[in-house]
Amino acid sequence: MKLHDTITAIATPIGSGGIAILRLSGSQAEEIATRVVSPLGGKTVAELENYKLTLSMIHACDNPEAPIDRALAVVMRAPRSYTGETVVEIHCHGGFFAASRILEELLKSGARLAEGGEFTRRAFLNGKTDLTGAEATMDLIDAHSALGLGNAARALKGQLFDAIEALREQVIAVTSHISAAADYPEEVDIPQQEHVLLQFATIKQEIDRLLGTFETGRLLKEGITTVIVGRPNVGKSSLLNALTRSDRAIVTDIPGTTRDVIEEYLQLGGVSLRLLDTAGLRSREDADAVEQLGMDRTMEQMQEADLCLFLVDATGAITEEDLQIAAALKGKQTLLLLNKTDQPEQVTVAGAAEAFSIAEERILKTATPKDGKTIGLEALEQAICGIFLEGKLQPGEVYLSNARQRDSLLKAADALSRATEALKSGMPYDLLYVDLEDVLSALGEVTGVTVQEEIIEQVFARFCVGK
Ligand SMILES: Nc1nc2c(ncn2[C@@H]2O[C@H](COP(=O)(O)OP(=O)(O)OP(=O)(O)O)[C@@H](O)[C@H]2O)c(=O)[nH]1
Ligand SMILES: [Mg+2]
Repeated sequence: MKLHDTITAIATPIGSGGIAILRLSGSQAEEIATRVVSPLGGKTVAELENYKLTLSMIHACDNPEAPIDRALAVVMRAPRSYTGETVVEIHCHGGFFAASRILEELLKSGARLAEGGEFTRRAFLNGKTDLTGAEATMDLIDAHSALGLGNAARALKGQLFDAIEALREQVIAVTSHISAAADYPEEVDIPQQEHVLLQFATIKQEIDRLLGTFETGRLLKEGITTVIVGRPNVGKSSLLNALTRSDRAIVTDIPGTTRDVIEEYLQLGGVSLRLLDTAGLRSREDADAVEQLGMDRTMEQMQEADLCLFLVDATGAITEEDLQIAAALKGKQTLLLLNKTDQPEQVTVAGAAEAFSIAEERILKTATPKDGKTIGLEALEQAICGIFLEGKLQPGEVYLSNARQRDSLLKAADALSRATEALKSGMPYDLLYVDLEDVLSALGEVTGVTVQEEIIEQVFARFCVGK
């Protein structure tokens, strides 16, 4: 990847729409655009006022008489642009052909097609954003829910960056005090051990607090992965349809109807619930080969779920298969749904609690009959919010939202613990430097202040072309 190339890409999704936007970024951006863009009114691209959208003819680079579109062009000169380089944007008509033809002409004129994330990568390298900001940009584009969007926007505003920088400053302050005392013993008092330990503890507490936000941050970003499990025919697909108010899953009275995993999203209390309907679980001898494969998938999904909704048919007795499913769910976050309670029930809440060794507050009565009133869906939604959101969301708080950030903070926490132990065991101050340096570099990895090339690669590999 050559940094000095001028890169281009279509920044909007391909398809019909009012407008499409092409971006051009790099030192040759104006020169390349000049070959394709003729502003109406006689000015050249180089003469356009900064940031001013100007109606222009877009044409073939080797023939100004061959028009492609009449569109808006704007120049944002370095360093006041998204990438920090000179950027030219062409806002042409939407649809596949206009934008693709213009892209072709820009490539012929000397631009190179941008790689995924290359605009944002350049923004990072030019100091326009830090890594948490770049990741927040991606999270904002990918957001599935209002709260996920809010968290990404706070990180984009710099809240996570500020929190990490504040920590780095504290570590730098302790380290420089220690080293000043070592270098100039006459002028600087050696800091008291208890005082340094207290500072370490304060920093550690803040790192731990940030680490503690990761689970919620991940849920805000990815949604709560919720798997519906149970024997065949207990009403799993009917529940998915009722919750998503759709006819997404096939429902029949034949046991073993669902074979593949069916995925739908719904919004719940500002976060998204990623709901998965699965093949019913029963003894393998009763299932054909396709259903067995489906059951394997159910087991895989169960392992990865944030929440399992375990459905039991309340109109019949609890079976051996129900008990086996309950055993497989051990250790998983589970709500037990006594389903089909629009019909006379044979299983009570107390009976189920005992049979499945599950707390009564984790049991709900539900029904989603084909023709008839549903029961318990609101209570179910509230119970899910109660488990994952209540008391965990602080207004205005920024949450860690990816494993990269968490792993770097874990490294920082480890190094700080090593320094603390060393100090407690009476190690002289100058032997703490190595650990304190590790704390600083791990914190710097989160924002990109101290970061290795491979980490940068990893961050930008997730981006789409044009961003
Ligand atoms: N009365 C009543 N019938 C229900 C209820 N939920 C589902 N049913 C009926 O039970 C049968 C099975 O429903 P499904 O939703 O296909 O059950 P499933 O658990 O997805 O079944 P498999 O895909 O075979 O594992 C259908 O005839 C549904 O109409 C309910 O709450 N009450
Ligand atoms: Mg089904």
